[in-house]
Amino acid sequence: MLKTLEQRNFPIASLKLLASKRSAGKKVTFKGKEYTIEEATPHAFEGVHIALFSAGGAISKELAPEAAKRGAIVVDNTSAFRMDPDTPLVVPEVNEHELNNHKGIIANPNCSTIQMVVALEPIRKKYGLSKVIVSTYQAVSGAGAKAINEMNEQTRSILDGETFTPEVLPVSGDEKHYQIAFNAVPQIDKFQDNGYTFEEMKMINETKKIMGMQHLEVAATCVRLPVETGHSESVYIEIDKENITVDEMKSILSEAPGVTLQDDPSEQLYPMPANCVGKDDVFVGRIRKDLDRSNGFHLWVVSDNLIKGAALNSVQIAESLVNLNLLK
Ligand code: 2RA
Repeated sequence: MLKTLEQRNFPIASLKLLASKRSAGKKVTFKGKEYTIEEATPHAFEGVHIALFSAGGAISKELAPEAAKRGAIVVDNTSAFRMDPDTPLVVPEVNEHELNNHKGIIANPNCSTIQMVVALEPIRKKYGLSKVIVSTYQAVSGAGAKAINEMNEQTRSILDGETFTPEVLPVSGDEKHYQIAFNAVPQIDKFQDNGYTFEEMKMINETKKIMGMQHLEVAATCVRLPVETGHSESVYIEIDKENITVDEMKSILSEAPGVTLQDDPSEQLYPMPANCVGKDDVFVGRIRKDLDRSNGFHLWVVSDNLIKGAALNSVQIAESLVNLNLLK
């Protein structure tokens, strides 16, 4: 987030860096100036205009209302408030107007949801949308630094013929752990009573909320791959119009905000995580018409899950708050 704030030259008059007691006292450099991390307490939010939170759901539940009570607008990067009816869930390219209804807390959606809705919104606007079926190919950085280390160590162990015990993935808090190196794991987050994982339910519920379409049919299967960063998604959609061509679809996406079209089978051009890491946009390619349904299309959507999926979207929300004059 700090890197993104710095790169985008966000208008900061003063900056406070807050973390747990354990990190308090550590130094961090921002725009060439050294800052000392302070302990995050309710009182620390006094006088703050915008508070960017990313310290886990439990901390957000405890401190975001305290910050909001003291006049700050919280942009929360956890799942704590995403489905709260009083909390706007915002992707600026899709529903920036929802910021006008905030009550002190704004939720930043789940990474895999963000990149999908950025690609779907321009299509919905032009042709309508009735159904979405997504299968994800998600990077381990979505599960945190420990998961990246686990993948790297397992890869080395396997190549060196050594044994190892998986301890982190698929979910650090679940009972069983599985190998991620040279594997594909169809579990991201814990299973819910309906057989879907929490990640899959996030994609389903958050998509409907962000797009303001409770009636939209959405199904998701979320899979973790041994890719460090960059989530990929195979997305099948049905639109409200028949007989739209692939070229028409490409033309809409080539002009859409936050989207880069990379689609030329004759040149073997399509998005891949390795080419999208470090970039701001959502990359879309492999656009095909369904062979059976005249209103069906298939898309391949890739984005850096740590940038547009997290830090950048939070900072864009903060930028929109400034541009819409919503700060107190
Ligand atoms: C993941 N979407 O990739 C999650 C991170 N919030 O695990």
